This record gives sequence, C-alpha cells and structure tokens, in this order.
Amino acid sequence: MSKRKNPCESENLNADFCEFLMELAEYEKNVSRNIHKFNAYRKAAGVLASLSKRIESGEEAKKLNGIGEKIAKKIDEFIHTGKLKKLENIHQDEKAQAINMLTRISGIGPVKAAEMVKNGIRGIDDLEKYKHLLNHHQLIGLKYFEDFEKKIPRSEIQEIEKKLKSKILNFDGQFTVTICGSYRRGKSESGDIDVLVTHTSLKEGENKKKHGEGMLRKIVDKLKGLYIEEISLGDTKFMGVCRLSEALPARRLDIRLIPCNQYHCAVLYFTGSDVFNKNMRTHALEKGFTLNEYSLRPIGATGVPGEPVPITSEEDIFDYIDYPYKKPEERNL
Ligand code: 8DG
Ligand code: CA
Ligand code: CA
Repeated sequence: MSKRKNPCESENLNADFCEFLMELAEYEKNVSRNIHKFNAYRKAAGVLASLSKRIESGEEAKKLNGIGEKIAKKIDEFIHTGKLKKLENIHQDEKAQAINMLTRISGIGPVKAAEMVKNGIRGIDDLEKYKHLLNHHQLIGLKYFEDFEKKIPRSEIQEIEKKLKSKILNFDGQFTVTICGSYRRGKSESGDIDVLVTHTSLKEGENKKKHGEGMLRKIVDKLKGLYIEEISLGDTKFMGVCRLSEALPARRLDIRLIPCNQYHCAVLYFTGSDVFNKNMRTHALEKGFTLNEYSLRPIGATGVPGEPVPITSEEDIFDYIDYPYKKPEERNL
C-alpha cells in the first residue's frame, strides 16, 4: 500500500511551511470565515507536502500550481526570519485565540464561537459556567473534549468495524457497511469514524420514504453497547459517540444511511480527501458532468444536469469522466 505524505508528517521536507500555512488556513476558516483563503492556504500546504524536495525560496515555490505571490512572500519571510508577522499578531489576539479554541469543540462552529467570544467567553474553562447556552451536541463536545482531540489508531477502527459489521449484518444480511474518511484512505490514525450503510431495498426515487423511515433507528438499536451517547438521529444520519472499552477514549462516530443507487457516489465523496474531491469534481465539469455525494449527471446543451448515470462501482465514476482510477490510499491530497 503506497502511503502518501500528509501535511506536517515527519517525512515531509517542507513540514514547517505546511505547518504555518495550515495554521493560517485554520485562522481564515474559524476567525475570518473566508473559505476562499482557507482553501488557498490548504491547497498550498498540500502542494508543498507532496514535494520530494525542500523548497529554498518563495520564487521557487511560486512556480508550483497553487502558490501565488502572497504565499510566496510568506515563505520568504519565514525562511529569512524563522517566523511570520501575521501569525505572531494572531497569536497575540486573545479573541482570535478564543474563537480558534472554541471551534475545537464538537458542535461549535465559527459562527457560534464568534458569538460566544462576543459574549465574553474566552476559553473552555469559561464554558463550564455557561452550560445553559450550549445545545446537546455542544455539551457532549465539551464533556469529551479531550477524548475527541485524540487521534484514533487504525487498529481500533478495525475492531469497531468488525463489531459494527457483525451487529448490522446479523440483523439483516442485505445491508452493506463501509467505513470511509481517512480510514478508508489507509491512514494510520483518524479523527473520527465515518460510516456509510445501504440496504438493497433502499432506492432513491422509488420507495425511500416507506423503507428508509425508521431503518436507521433499527440499525442504531442494534449497536447498543458500542455507542455510549447519541448526539442526533434523523432518517439518514446518526451522530454519536462510541467507545470500545473503559480504558480507551470516547470516539466520534457518524453513520449515514444511503440509498443503494447513490451508494458509490457517497462512498467516493465521504472517502475524500476533500481536496481530492474538489479536483475530481472540477475534472468532471470539464468533461461535461456534475458530480456530488448523490450522483453523476451529464450536463446538457442548455446547461441543465440530466438524469443520473447508472453506477455499479466506484470505478464506474472514474470511467465515465475519463479520470485515471485512484485507489483510496492514493487520494490523500
Ligand atoms: P479525519 O477525520 O481523520 O480528520 O479526516 P477525514 O476523514 O478525511 O475528514 P472528515 O472531516 O471526517 O470528512 C470525511 C470526508 O467527507 C472527507 O474526507 C471528504 C468528505 N467531505 C468533503 N467536504 C466535507 C464537509 O464539508 N464536511 C464533511 N463532514 N465531510 C466532507 O469533501
Ligand atoms: Ca473522518
Ligand atoms: Ca467525519
């Protein structure tokens, strides 16, 4: 299995650049809420991480796809001074730091975090006093804050996978269960567990309401003993917390129920990485298709997407848009 480099992993020759770019990306996402800048920094970090040589100057970096004038300047500043003025300023900005910290809690997004900081909350400790302001998800995020910060070793997810599959398939052998996300991409550790489930009888456009309603509840009922908290449960998505044993941390677990005719598009989407997804969607558009987590549809002469093309495997999706197939382990962009 070819393991690709991850930004900030030790084998990455440009790890220090990637680290400051990712920190700037987080700032743009959480504090400025500028998703374009977030994407630009992250893309630049991804490009640098995948290089097999150390970048020696901004000028050299600028030749790479995804690195423009502004980021090149930051690379030069970092090379010459060993730091970045912009980051130093951010570090000294108490409110920015508080927003960043609060968004690390599951259930708290940038908007909620900014609102809390505006109301005088400056960190996790303050939240204990403001529990009445938190919803159920956020309370669970706070309760397991330290556990959720811990990465999940691959071996632990493998064990959870075995239990999930045996419980769900013993209940009904017509289910298919796939753990997606970074786990499916072969990563040695993951942030959470992204599970997709489908059933042969569940087909979008025909009888979804009739069959799908209550189906996820039945699945979740069979998982008693594996999950320890329910964050939310709808017809298509369960969010919860699981723990293999008392000695291990609690883990975030999401289960999505997907119609079988949309399963491969969903598996592709939720396997990611999201940068890989973005590249593949762009390629699809160039080939005249629109690709999302539900379907692949040809775009007609009038610009309106047509009916979804029938898909029987992940490879089908690559074939249709003439994109060289990438195994999940090769999607770690
Ligand atoms: P990690 O949990 O180990 O940190 O990494 P991950 O598994 O790659 O990330 P994730 O946040 O759990 O998302 C799982 C996949 O879902 C991701 O690889 C690609 C897809 N995805 C997007 N955009 C988004 C999004 O906005 N939210 C979520 N939850 N998933 C997304 O492409
Ligand atoms: Ca994940
Ligand atoms: Ca996830």
